[in-house]
Amino acid sequence: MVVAEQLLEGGARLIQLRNKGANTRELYQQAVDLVRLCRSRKCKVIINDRADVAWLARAQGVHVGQEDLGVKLCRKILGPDRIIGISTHNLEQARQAERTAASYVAVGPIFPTGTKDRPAPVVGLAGLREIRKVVSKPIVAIGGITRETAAEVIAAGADAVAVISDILKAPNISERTAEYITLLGK
Ligand code: 3NM
Repeated sequence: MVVAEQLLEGGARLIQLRNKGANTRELYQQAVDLVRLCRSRKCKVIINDRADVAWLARAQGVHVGQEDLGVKLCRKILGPDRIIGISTHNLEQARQAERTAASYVAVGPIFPTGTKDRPAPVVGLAGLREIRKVVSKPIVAIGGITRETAAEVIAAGADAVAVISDILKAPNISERTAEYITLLGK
């Protein structure tokens, strides 16, 4: 929660809880704690992979990958109003995601990333531009994005960027978060 507090201090308004190493109970407890922390700061919480945990912890939404519960099943758990995001890694997956009841489509990795185990092939800015043509839902770009590249990622068609290492490895996480908010003008 120390990191979350720093993100909030920097002005984050949406945080995804991603903890691949946690068991279900640990993830649930972290989700409850994070939702509680974020509520008073008007920051939304998205739980990675697990719609059941998102629902039970009263998070604002879930983010699922290609091998998690599909969007339709997540909607059954979360209802019509919560946020559901889906990861896509190529044009075909993005086309399919566009036809679901997802709230947004994540596209990645835009650039090489050291954060994810076995990442899909890099999509690149050119790939993102192609995907933008077939996706009308909001696009969240992810993978290797830094403050040096965030603006060109937005220019290539993303509505938002999701960033892990360039924020979490910063010497001052709240300052770095604030830098992104200023940079993206949001
Ligand atoms: N998903 P960083 S890339 C969690 O391609 C994740 O779907 C990806 O971390 C995808 O900002 C990625 O440190 C890692 O590169 C993003």
